[in-house]
Amino acid sequence: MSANHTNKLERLQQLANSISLPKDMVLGAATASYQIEGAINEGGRGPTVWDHFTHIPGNIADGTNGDIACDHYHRLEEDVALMKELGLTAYRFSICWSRILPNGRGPINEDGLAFYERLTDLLLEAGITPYATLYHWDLPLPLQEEGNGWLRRNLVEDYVHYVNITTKRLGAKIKHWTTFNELFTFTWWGYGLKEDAPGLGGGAKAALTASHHALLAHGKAVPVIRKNVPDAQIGIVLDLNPVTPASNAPADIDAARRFEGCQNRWYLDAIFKGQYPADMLETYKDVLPAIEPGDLDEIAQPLDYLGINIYRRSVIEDGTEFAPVNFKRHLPEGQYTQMGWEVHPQCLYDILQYVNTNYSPKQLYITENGAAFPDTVEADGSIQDWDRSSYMLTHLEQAARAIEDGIPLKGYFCWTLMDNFEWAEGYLPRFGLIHVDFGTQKRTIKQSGKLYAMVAGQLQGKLQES
Ligand code: PSG
Repeated sequence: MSANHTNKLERLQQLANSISLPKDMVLGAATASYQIEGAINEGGRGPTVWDHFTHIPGNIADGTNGDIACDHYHRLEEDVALMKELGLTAYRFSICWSRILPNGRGPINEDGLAFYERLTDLLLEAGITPYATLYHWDLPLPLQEEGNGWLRRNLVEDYVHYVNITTKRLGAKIKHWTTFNELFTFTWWGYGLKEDAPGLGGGAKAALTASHHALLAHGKAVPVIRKNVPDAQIGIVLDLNPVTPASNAPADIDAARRFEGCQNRWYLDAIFKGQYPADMLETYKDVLPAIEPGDLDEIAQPLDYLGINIYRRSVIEDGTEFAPVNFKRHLPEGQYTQMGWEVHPQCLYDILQYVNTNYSPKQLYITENGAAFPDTVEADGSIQDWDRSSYMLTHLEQAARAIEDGIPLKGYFCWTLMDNFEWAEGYLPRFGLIHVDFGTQKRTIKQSGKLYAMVAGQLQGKLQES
């Protein structure tokens, strides 16, 4: 390494050493089934909306799909060993519904349950706590074809059935359960627009209908998990953004309110207050889904934690990008990731402060935070991912600051364990702490992974001292 690089690395190592987290802080990494598993036709797995969507030409930026992805399905031992090397104390993964119920309902596929049980056993042997997400977007295809998936109210019953089977079987070993990952993303991008599966493009009405049914499914699943796993910690994961208006102009301030209502408050108010926000009911008045009496009471189940996926802030101005919310994203000067997302570490602190102040969840987790940057494999095989390293450490600093300020943040999960299939962007953006060569499936821990291991190592040290 050049002298310049050595200095840069020393500064990052100092930063890693200066981050002071409580010794019981959970430090993990996150993934999702479709993004890493591959083996889409093995072990009795049925087809999902993402299998279908990726095979339609034009849907994925680089024309790829998750057929093989990281081949994680065949590499559990190797991948859990890497997690151990990173010093992770927790691993957040998702369960693919169609591995458990290949048709979405009906016959149970024992091989699917056995696969996740084997992963869980390997994690527990390695001292890594499993955090399972029951739905990270890979809906069984037959359930999509029946009434357009989440547009059909009775999909709620199918989801609850799947959750019952899964938590009954795996609940003895997995105690941390998340009902859904990111309601906003899959309902707006998949049902409102055509960017993600199922690519319905039904506008706000479809997005809100899918959202309402998914919220209801969440609410009905929580008591089922409680019954099956009495000592469970149960939560949901939302993708939230701190929102600021681009200027003091009343039109921008109002656009920021609407955007914040659309992405944040619509879900938070339903889950924590048992009501949809009054101003958004007005904004959406022509596109509201059918809401039945009692639905919101059922949605607002007491939860043990809220998980937040946070990547950036949103600076919003008035505009006509998407009716009826009508806003435009303003892009301030600064550093941007491969996804075109602004780097603004304080977003992590700000969103925790916002949620804690307005909704006071019992416990909070950052369930995803990370950055895509292009990586170069050096002649010696190493990957010096400076931008990702600095993104991760500066955001962890903000997590430490939130805890010092008394916010009940219990854990941080880096997105993501290893480079993987980034949905509509294919394999182009790399988010991993571990580099994956998709030709050979060779895994290499990046510099960011080594720095993360330093932070984790300090926690282990603290635990041993006490
Ligand atoms: C996350 C953040 C934004 C959009 C989509 C996501 N944003 O700031 O505009 S999706 C989320 C997802 C995971 C993805 C990861 C990175 O849960 O599966 O791979 O973030 O996009």
